[in-house]
This record gives sequence, C-alpha cells and structure tokens, in this order.
Amino acid sequence: MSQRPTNSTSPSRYPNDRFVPRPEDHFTFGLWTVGNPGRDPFGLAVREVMSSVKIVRELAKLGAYGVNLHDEDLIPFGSSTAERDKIVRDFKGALAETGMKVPMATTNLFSQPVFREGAFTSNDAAVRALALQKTMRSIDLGVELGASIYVFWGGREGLETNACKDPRDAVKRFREAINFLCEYSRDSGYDLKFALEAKPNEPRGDIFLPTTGHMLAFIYTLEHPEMVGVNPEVAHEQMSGLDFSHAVGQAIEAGKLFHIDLNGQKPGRYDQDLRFASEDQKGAFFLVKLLEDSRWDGMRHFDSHPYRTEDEQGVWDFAYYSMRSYLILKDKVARFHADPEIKQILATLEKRSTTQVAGVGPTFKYDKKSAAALKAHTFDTTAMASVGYEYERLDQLTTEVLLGVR
Ligand code: DIG
Ligand code: MN
Ligand code: MN
Repeated sequence: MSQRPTNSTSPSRYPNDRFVPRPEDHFTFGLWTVGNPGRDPFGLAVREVMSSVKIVRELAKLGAYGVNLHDEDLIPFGSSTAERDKIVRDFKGALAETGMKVPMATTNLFSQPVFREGAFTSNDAAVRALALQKTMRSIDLGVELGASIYVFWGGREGLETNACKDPRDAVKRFREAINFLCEYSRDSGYDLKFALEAKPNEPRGDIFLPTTGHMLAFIYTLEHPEMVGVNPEVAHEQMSGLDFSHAVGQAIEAGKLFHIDLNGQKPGRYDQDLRFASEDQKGAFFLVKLLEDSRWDGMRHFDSHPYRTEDEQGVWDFAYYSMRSYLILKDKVARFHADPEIKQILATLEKRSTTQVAGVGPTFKYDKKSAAALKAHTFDTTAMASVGYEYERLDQLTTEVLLGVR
C-alpha cells in the first residue's frame, strides 16, 4: 500500500478562511509533539523520525510562531561537544531561515535509565548531582536558542512504594534543586523564568507535587519565588478530575502563569496528550475565554501528539487543526461576549454582585465602623434566597454559541 502523498503543509490542503494561524497568534509546538513517531507501551513506532530542521520548516509553513524542546529532542544523550555544536548550528540555521523562535526549553530527566528512580528527588545523591549537571547544560542550550521560559516537569519524581522515601525528603530535594538552578541562572546572567509542571502520576505510580495547586504552594517556599511560576497542562489537571480553567485562573490571579501546555484528554484515562479541543470542547472554550479575557500574553503551546493511526500527512493535519481549533474557540468567545441575551444576564449578575449592604461592600476591606454596621444589619434572607440566578439559560445560551446556532 503506497503512502498518501505528503503535500504536508501546502495552504491548499486547508481552507483559507477566518481561522488561518499566523505567527502573531504565538502558537508553539514541542519538537516532541509532531516528532512523535507513534510508539506506545504496546506498539512500535509507526512513523519515521523527522529531523528538527524539517519540523521547524513545516511548522513555519503552517503559521506557527515557534518550537520548544527538551535537551535530548535536539542533542542525543552522550553527544560530544563537536556533535552538539554542529546540531545547534544547523538548527539555528533553520530558525534564521524561517523566523521561528524557541520561547521555552526544558530538560529530559525522564528517559534515561539512570533517572529511573527519580532525578532531583532520587535516593541516589550521584543521580541528583547528574540531574543538576544535565539541567545546567540544558539551560545553557535553551538560552543560546533564545528561550526565556524554562520548564520543569518531574516525570520521574515519584514512587511506587512509600516504603522507599519520606515525602518530606522528596519536597526538600526538589526545592534544593530549584533553588540551586535559580542561583545558577542568576549567576550566569540569564533572564529566565522557571515554570513548574505538575502531573499526578504516569510514568511513576504517584508523582510528587501532583497538581498546579501543589506547585503554587511549593513556589512560596523557594529562595527566589519571584523567578518561578507554573506550566499547567490540560490533561494533567483533568487526570486529577479537576477543572483546568480553575487551576489556570488561580495561576493568572497570582501572576504565576508563566507557560501553558494545551492538549485534550478523556476523563479517567492515562495521559493521552490528544489534539487540543478534540475532547471537552466546553472546557477548551472556557480556557480560551480565560486566556483571552485576561489578555494573557504567553505562548499558546501545544504539548500533544497525533493519533498513532496517522501518517505524516496526519501529523501536519494534527498541528494545523490544533491551532485552527484555538482560533475557532477564540471567535466563539467573541460571539459569547457580543450575544445580547448573554450580556443581559451577566449585567444583572454584575448589578447583584456590586450592590452595597449596610454601606459595606461590594469589596470587603475591614474597618471597625463597617464591621459594626455589618454586624448590626438585618438581612431579609427569605427575599434573598427567593431570587434565582438564571444559570440554566446562561449555560444553554453558551452551549448554543458553541454549537453554532447563536
Ligand atoms: C509532559 O507533559 C511534559 C514534557 O513533555 C515536557 O517536559 C513538558 C513541557 O511542555 N511537558
Ligand atoms: Mn501530558
Ligand atoms: Mn506537558
């Protein structure tokens, strides 16, 4: 059976309409996403491994802004300095040729067998030291390529039996590593921000610091918390049964959303890293609404990969549709805000939320006089409880915007 012709990223393949991705949309992809050869725990690779230069050129044609990478996505483990320098030179050539950027970099501390028991949190001090060395070198590479965000995903920072490690030691060791690397970055004169990525499990039975909330709490125990934020991923929060937009909302509100991993996930499954908005379109809509309403200016980064069923053409379809779906949802957000009935319900809610009571509110800052007035006030709780909120209609109207009938 011959391969389908790979007309890969020729514009004719995709309708040239309102949802054409452009570099100014700031869509980025990990090299490992479109470069995923389709291997899984039960099957061999189904696609050729593509060079990073080809990935850069093809994504540029699709309208992407940039690519992100783990050290080993570009530089094979154990490469000599000369081999490393040649690879970096060729890669930089492709970036210069296409104008593609590298906004984020990260370290692969999860593939090599030496990290099988963890990296920063390993019970083996030599492994912890190796993880620091590998990360320092990877940070240098990321900065050399222009990265301003450095992500830490602790894929192996976990365990299968609690008999092996006191959880307090794991947190202490992770903090030691991040503090060390914050100092390394500052000492090197790098203007880097670190973004911590949570995941509850897989590949380890349990992973420490399992959700974005845990990471936010952890950040404030660091020596340089101002340098460190979070990189929430859709699938990872959903694996914990959480609403992803709430984790992102808390991070934005704390000024700690430094990066984001967009993808799709079915509830109750392993980490599927599906195409963005291919599942849970409503959740994806509210995420895009939050990012756009808050005018968040970070990269719209996809950490996902094509179905194993796909050939190379399917890989580029996956990439193009990831960006296209984001733009379609961004248009739905505009329709939501412009819808007169939705506006009317939200205006009523806004009025209800901003009335004063006993001369106090709607924002409550303590002072003696207000507290006394509030304590003395008599509430008509029966009347207050009798007025509904019209959320059934609000949600139906929202759903109809998403279904394209409004
Ligand atoms: C997995 O979700 C992790 C790795 O792919 C990478 O370290 C990080 C960067 O997006 N996400
Ligand atoms: Mn994932
Ligand atoms: Mn990720």
